[in-house]
Amino acid sequence: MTNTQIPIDGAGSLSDSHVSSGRPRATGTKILASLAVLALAGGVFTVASLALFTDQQAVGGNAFTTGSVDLVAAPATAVVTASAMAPGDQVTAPINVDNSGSLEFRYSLTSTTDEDTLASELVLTVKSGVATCDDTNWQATGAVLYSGVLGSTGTINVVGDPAVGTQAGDRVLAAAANENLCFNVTLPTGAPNTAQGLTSTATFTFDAEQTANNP
Ligand SMILES: [Ca+2]
Repeated sequence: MTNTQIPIDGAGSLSDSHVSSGRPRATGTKILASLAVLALAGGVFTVASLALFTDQQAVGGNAFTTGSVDLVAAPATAVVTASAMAPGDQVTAPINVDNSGSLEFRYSLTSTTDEDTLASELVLTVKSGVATCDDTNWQATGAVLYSGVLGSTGTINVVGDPAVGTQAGDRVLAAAANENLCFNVTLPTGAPNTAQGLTSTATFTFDAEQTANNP
């Protein structure tokens, strides 16, 4: 049978099925091929995702500690005391100022007394770098940091200034460093009679503050 013998009208289904018989086969083949490719590709992708090389590195131990500001003055009380003083008498003794913290600090010294009359007659001198801090030798060496009244009820700055930041006279001590300050208190020979029979007690206060980030 040839194509010319097949009616192309009427039932038509035969010629349609015949003429088009090759296309479904080709299309089916392509579909199968495509599915095979997809399956293969899917398989490849699955295998690839399981075989990815990866790595991870943890960086631990990120610890932080804070430093400390710790000023220790020794002796902590009664560094200079005198009783029944007469004009011309003096008392001399050192205070050790120690930086016991882990941060460098600057410090100041103030003096507060419980009265003002005798405190204004007594002369306090504070020196650094004194080789021998006693009544006999305190004047021979070192530098005078302060010389003036013993103090006042309103508190006076003796060395530096306790206000935050750097002021004239503030002294810097590195961590673990220390220095001696020599204190001398004298009742001058010219003290007036109104200074008799009085008692004055002074409190010396050291204030320390970090120097880091604190100009
Ligand atoms: Ca200061």
